[in-house]
Amino acid sequence: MFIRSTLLAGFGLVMATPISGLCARNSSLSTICTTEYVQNSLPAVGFVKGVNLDQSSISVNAVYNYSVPATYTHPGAVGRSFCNVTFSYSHAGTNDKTNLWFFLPSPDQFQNRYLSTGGASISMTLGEWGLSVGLVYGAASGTTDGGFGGWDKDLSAAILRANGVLNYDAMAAYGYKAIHEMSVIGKELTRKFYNTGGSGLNSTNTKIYSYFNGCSEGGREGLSQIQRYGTQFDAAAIGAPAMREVVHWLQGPVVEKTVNYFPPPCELQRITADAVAACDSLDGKIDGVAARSDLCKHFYNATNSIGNTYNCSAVDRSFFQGGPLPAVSGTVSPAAAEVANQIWKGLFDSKGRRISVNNFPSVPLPNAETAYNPVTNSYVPFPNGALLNLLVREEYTFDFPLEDFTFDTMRDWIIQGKQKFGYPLEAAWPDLEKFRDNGGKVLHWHGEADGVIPAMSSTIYYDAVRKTMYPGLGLNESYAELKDWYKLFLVPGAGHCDPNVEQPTGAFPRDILKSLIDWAEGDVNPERLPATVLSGPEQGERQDICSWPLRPLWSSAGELKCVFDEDAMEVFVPSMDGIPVPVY
Ligand SMILES: *[C@@H]1O[C@H](CO)[C@@H](O)[C@H](O)[C@H]1NC(C)=O
Ligand SMILES: *[C@@H]1O[C@H](CO)[C@@H](O)[C@H](O)[C@H]1NC(C)=O
Ligand SMILES: *[C@@H]1O[C@H](CO)[C@@H](O)[C@H](O)[C@H]1NC(C)=O
Ligand SMILES: *[C@@H]1O[C@H](CO)[C@@H](O)[C@H](O)[C@H]1NC(C)=O
Ligand SMILES: *[C@@H]1O[C@H](CO)[C@@H](O)[C@H](O)[C@H]1NC(C)=O
Ligand SMILES: *[C@@H]1O[C@H](CO)[C@@H](O)[C@H](O)[C@H]1NC(C)=O
Ligand SMILES: *[C@@H]1O[C@H](CO)[C@@H](O)[C@H](O)[C@H]1NC(C)=O
Ligand SMILES: [Ca+2]
Repeated sequence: MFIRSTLLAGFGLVMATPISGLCARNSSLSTICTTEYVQNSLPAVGFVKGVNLDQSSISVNAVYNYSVPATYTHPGAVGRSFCNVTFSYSHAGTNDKTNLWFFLPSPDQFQNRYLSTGGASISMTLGEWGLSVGLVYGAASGTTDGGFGGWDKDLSAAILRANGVLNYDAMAAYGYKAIHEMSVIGKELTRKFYNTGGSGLNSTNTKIYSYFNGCSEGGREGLSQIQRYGTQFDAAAIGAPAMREVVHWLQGPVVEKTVNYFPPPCELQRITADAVAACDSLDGKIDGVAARSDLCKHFYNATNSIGNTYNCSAVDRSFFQGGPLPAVSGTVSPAAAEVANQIWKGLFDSKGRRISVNNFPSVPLPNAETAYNPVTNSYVPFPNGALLNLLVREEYTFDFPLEDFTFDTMRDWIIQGKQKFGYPLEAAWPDLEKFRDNGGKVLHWHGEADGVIPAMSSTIYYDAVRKTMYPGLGLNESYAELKDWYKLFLVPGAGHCDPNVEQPTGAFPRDILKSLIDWAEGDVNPERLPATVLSGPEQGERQDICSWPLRPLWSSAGELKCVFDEDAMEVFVPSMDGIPVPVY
């Protein structure tokens, strides 16, 4: 094997050195970050059935002294060097093209890890920003564009061949195939790039730990993999997964139509703030965080907000967020209180059967936010229906027929969604036996004040896994077994994949991947998830997070206990008696 190194770092000399049986771990980045070396590191033809890698599409450049910006969920890093690699592949019998993108740390920074990264919304990728997370942990990391036409494209660019004609290949790619193919290719590329495979000359025969990290759509992608490919990852960090249809996003507008009142967003925000203040102490500690939204559900009635003032300055929202809002002030009306109470009560059809998840007082209500019509000087419904239109109505339109829309229509759409797209889009398969038997670990987290995807969505799935995998065991025994390898943490006061502006003094898990890696590689099963208070008088203090179903409760001495509360189980795992098949 002859590998030509190109630019020798620092000297600008072009060398043509034949290196035979290169031991990548002892090589410098400049030696191995070349097109030829990467070509030779690609999986062999036929490695993934039906996938044809395009050798000529490879683009490679070495990057030195790169800084990874810190985010809420990881600490960032400086001085990273890596090989930046892109290439594409097509599926046999098609003209499609899927782009893959990998960051491969320089050999001295590589820590025998591979990381698949997930997307957000209906995109499969967070681009360079998402990829760079792997550099913090010495992991080769990968991302895919899903085959939707490039790094700036999402599913909407590919899902319709024409209005009314869905592209099921694109849907399956999005559902699970694209992440799977990227992961299989990425793991093999990593083994060959660092020559750790165990068969090559001078290979180090080292185990490469493989991970997944994603939140929201990314969380769904991770679940889609561990449910289908039990041996693909050693461990997965799953945040607030969008694992089922999102018809519940229409609850707010339909409730508002029923009450016949479309409140300014500011008015609902006041009600949420009142609920947070009223429920703060229910967890035993007054700190600006309503850590027990389950208790708040029983405690706070929005009629208590009637007459309270609201006052917001103008908000410059984008068209997709409903457009700009003017400055507004007023007092909370009985109709707005009724809207909030109905949303908190739950989502039921006209026969009184529960059909979907919902949120509790103290959790913001983004999906109930209206738009402002400057012509009529009034607030109008703003249903977040674009995605649902694409899937259920099979057309690209922002019009939404709220006039004909009821809770029963929502039930129809939920059922249609399951029938038409349960495969491949849902990621709620409750049996993870193969993943568990392979030693897999899951660290699943969800903001308890997530207004976009209610935390209840995750508690329902977690309980379904428990019941499916340990049918013969009692509640406590089955949770004990499950927690050996799969933990769910509800982060008090936190929002959707991020902290929450409404409860900024909450603690947030600042290094989720470290917790996951410590578990997978060091066998440190996190009894509580390490988290740090973000602001307020306790800023910087450790305040770790209880694992579900245990609930936080502060003692009068100021000690955080994690307690079992049967009522919280009922609140967070309600029976979906309005859906005629099990909801996992
Ligand atoms: C493997 O490593 C040994 C020790 O460094 C070296 O002598 C040998 O040439 C290497 N083999 C190949 C094929 O590079
Ligand atoms: C790689 O380098 C280390 C020290 O830096 C040395 O101990 C080891 O033998 C080298 N391995 C090969 C295969 O050259
Ligand atoms: C690396 O980048 C940092 C800033 O991020 C800079 O201060 C430092 O001088 C750089 N080092 C080298 C060797 O370029
Ligand atoms: C990585 O490669 C892509 C595609 O060639 C390029 O667009 C991007 O700017 C590169 N990133 C860095 C950090 O070099
Ligand atoms: C809230 O309070 C009103 C007025 O006291 C009452 O009619 C209503 O039933 C209460 N709602 C809930 C959900 O407790
Ligand atoms: C709303 O707040 C602004 C800025 O804080 C203040 O100037 C204004 O007087 C308030 N309006 C009402 C009606 O309270
Ligand atoms: C389960 O454990 C909790 C304490 O962790 C206890 O209060 C409860 O009674 C137990 N339930 C059963 C059915 O054993
Ligand atoms: Ca509190």
